Amino acid sequence: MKLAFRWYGEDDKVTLEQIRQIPGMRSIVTAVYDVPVGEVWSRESIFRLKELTEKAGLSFDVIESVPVHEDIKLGKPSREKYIENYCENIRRLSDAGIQCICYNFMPVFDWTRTQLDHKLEDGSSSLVYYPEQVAQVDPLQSDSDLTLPGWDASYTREELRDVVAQYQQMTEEDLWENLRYFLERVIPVAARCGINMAIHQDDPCWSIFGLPRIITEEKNLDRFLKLVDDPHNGLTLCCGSLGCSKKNDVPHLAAKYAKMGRIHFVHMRNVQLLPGGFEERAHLSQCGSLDMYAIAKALQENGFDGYVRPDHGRMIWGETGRPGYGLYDRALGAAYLNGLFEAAKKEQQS
Ligand SMILES: [Mn+2]
Repeated sequence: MKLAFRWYGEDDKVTLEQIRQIPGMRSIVTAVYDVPVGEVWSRESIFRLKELTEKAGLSFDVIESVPVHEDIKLGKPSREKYIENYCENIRRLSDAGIQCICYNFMPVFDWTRTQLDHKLEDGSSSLVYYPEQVAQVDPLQSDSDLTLPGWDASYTREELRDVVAQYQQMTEEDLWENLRYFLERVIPVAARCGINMAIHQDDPCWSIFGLPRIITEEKNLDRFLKLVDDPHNGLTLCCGSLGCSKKNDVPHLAAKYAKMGRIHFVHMRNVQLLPGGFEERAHLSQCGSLDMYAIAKALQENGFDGYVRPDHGRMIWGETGRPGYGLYDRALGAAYLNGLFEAAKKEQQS
């Protein structure tokens, strides 16, 4: 595995110099944040990220994410333009040496939590999803102005109501059809560029606010991979997104899709399952519901050689910053992942 770390660019409080000091750190996971969703990224912005990353002694390999414009997910006629822009971004990123692009196909809302600063017993704070709090964060029904870092904040409330209303006319099958249309046009370009496309699972892996969600469980991942049966059409296996539902056996999924050569990127995060919800926890297996060693072992034993990054961390030691993306707990996570993969590798060799 190739150890990676998410960095939000020059505005990130966490610096490349700090990231570089994490043992075994190799690759930066980042994106261009200065253009609206759907537009072409400037070569200048892309190459600036590459230059900064490489100057810090790290490798510029993974983009998370190139977001998919809502018109593509909605199947509107204007999707043609946005798909062409998407393909152009793939070509430009390939020119900069990018190997893997993470994206998702969730309608409107990216990852969703109900609270970003839940105090855990040890005094650290983490992101949680409590079903009884969902109504309070529903941006359509409540007066709460909570917007999550994962959400596109460019919508006014009216625009948001409008786009959600359009999705409410759609079935899951319509969403599948629009995903197929997108993949059939984008994957051949990625293949020619030697870039692996890696879809992230819906987070959480169930429908929220009445919107369809399809990248949620094994049978749907099987269906997804068959839409365009090409190794460049692969997965970002997100342990926390899949693992927040009992229906998903994450070590089994890791083994199965690694063996098929379809996992290009892995997000390692532990969650504590609760009825209808979950809490994000420290990466260590005993801190949550997932067997992190079993996941690492399944990847290692099935030939996985892609990128792995610690996913959301807790806020510890008084650190403040972007929820889930502080330095300290993610660095602890990275150190733990090094240990898990070293052990899995040695066990495999013995
Ligand atoms: Mn993830």
